[in-house]
Amino acid sequence: MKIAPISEELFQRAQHSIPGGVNSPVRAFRAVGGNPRFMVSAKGAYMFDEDGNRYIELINSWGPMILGHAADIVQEAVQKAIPDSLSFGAPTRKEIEIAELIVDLVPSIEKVRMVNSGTEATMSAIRVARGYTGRNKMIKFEGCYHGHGDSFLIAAGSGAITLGVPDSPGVTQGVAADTLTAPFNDLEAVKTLVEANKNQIAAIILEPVAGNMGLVLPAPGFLQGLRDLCTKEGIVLIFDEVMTGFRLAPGGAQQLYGVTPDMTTLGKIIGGGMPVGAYGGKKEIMDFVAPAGPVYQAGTLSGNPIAMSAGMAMLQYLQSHREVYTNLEQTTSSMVTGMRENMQQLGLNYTINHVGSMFSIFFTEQPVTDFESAKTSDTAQFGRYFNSMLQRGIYLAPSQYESLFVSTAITDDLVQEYLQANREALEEAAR
Ligand code: KE4
Repeated sequence: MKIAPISEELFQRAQHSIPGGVNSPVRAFRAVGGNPRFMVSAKGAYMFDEDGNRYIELINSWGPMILGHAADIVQEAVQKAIPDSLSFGAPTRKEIEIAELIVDLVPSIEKVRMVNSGTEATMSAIRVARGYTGRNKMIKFEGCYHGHGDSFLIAAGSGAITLGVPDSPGVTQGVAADTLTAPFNDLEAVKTLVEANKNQIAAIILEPVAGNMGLVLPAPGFLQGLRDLCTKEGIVLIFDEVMTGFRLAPGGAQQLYGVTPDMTTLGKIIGGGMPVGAYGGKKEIMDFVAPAGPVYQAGTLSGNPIAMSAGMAMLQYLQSHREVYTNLEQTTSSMVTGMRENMQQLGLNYTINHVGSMFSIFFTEQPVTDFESAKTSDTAQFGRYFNSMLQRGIYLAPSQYESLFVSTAITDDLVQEYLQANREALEEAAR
């Protein structure tokens, strides 16, 4: 049994000076019970907590560590950049180089602005879409999470679900009135909203593959249907690829599914673990962004040289090692096959959704295609499963409503170790 007395002591102490003891709600284990582990280091597939416990981990800092933790190429790039100071607040060559690389890797992006988080990226993208169209409303999808910007905390996914208050206090009625929501994968519901709000909708924003209600894939025709609708109605189609960008393919979900948005938001992998977000899209839209255009957006540390060095090293590696994606797909598929075999032997029939190097087990026997079906999951059983896996040294996302991420550091041996723990934990949780 893995115990963590030092983490427990630190968690008690943390709550005196940090709200809930964490700097992001989902880390507090509220959805699964127990106390969070305080980590001290990570390398490759492993993380190590204050009590010396080692975990095979499948969160990868919620996506960025696609090459495993402390990837040498990223560490070296950061160590090389540090002596030249950590920040200038002035333009640098590195910002041009990473912008050109993103433009090269994601054809729908003609111009891109770097920011410091996914939240900043989506907040900014919506503001630009509103400035560009002169319209106020936006459509998002139930269960999708686009960061904690006011406009998005309506029927939000990720940590907002686990708090049981998807609509956060502090979001004004005025803001909420401009955010319309539809069920994910329900194109007819979107069409109805568009008809009822003719010429008032600036943007439709979605995770093209939803990772924040657990992993939910786009139904055939859904993405293209949105594309066609937005083209017809003059609505800006925004793919929030903060999670899927450079994760599902070099060009993200839009490459995988062959649907081109007008704008894209990015984060996580593009920082290589450093705080980086970005938003980009068509030149005619992005030229509305100050100082080129009238829509204001700024950031003291945007394009920070250390963060750009980390992100550049990560993206250059992924650009020149495309085999990463087929290898990750193979590893993930072997994990999914093994989990399904485990469930069959145990007489269980839970739903697993997966694509590329992302997957989720839903503790429900229903297909999971949207937020409502995701919520048929037995979250108490998920909590038991999570803690059983934690005790066996497997670190999962502490919520049913999150996706898991496989890194290139997950070897065949680690797949077998994971599957052994999965079988035992499924059996234990089912009791
Ligand atoms: P950040 O502000 O957390 O960098 O990005 C917000 C965001 C935007 N869009 C998508 C699709 C995202 O998944 C996220 C953030 N993802 C969550 C994980 N579900 C971050 C984990 C956390 O909140 O601690």
